[in-house]
Amino acid sequence: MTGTSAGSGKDPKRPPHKRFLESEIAQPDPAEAAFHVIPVPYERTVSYGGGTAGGPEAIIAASNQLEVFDGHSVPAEAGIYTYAAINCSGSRQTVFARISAACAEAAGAGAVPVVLGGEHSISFPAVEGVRRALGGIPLGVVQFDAHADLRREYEGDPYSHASVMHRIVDAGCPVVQLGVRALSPGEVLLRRSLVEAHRLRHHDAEELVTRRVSRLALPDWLPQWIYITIDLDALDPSIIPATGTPEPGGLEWYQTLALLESVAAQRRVVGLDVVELAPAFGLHMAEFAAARLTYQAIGCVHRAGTRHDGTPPT
Ligand SMILES: [Mn+2]
Repeated sequence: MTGTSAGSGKDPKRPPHKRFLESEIAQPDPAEAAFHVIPVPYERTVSYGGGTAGGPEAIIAASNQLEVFDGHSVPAEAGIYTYAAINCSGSRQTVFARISAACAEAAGAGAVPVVLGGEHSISFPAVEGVRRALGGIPLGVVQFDAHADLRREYEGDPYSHASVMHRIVDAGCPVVQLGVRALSPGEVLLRRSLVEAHRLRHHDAEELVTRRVSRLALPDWLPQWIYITIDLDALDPSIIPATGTPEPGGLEWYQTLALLESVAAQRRVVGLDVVELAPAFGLHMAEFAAARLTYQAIGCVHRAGTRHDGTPPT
């Protein structure tokens, strides 16, 4: 790690960091990097607290305080290549197309795209891009989130952050939800029918936290290739207080890491995102925790094996 300055208060004397872990690793040749970090400072459909547009830059800044040893291995050795931030101006369709294209480029190169948000709605084009690059294969999604995000639309917008999982399920991707603890009555009903149809399973926060669940068996019907979306509000706000919509009673730190390790060990992870960090002055612990979680998630995927290693799909 380098330096002592931290937090969302930017150091005016230094240009902002542009790359994940740039203090520790050189920008590799993208063809040799198993992970491609894609910053997406997109924020359109905020429902409560704002600020997620600043998420990617804050995570990248905080990543420069990380140790490269994550407690288990040195995931940076797999190669982490950081893209320039996606241009998030223009229409939603235009921005979503850019997100899909970047994720398709990364996945098409055999790398695991690691998308940094930004609001949660970006997971839909990210999943679409990954799936397209992999030839439209069945793709499951494992979602860490305080919210189900299954509304058909929210405030008239079907592409809102509160509807992102509805779009993903509708696109044919089965979903496993972990850590949910805030739902609308309509979402409760929809979940019931999706559970019966083997298109969704959920292990909600109350179950996971009160029973201290840290590993679980993914359902047989979940495809072998998966995308993991981490809405940071899945974690308890005592760990990550700076999100758009914090909810009490969230997942614990080591529990989240163990769940990630458990999920990654059971499937081939072909894409990943970390979304909804809303940097707030004085809460740089949240930014560091988000960077650390991003790196730990990279580590879990790396230890389980990526396509980049030449491991054949199962
Ligand atoms: Mn969410």
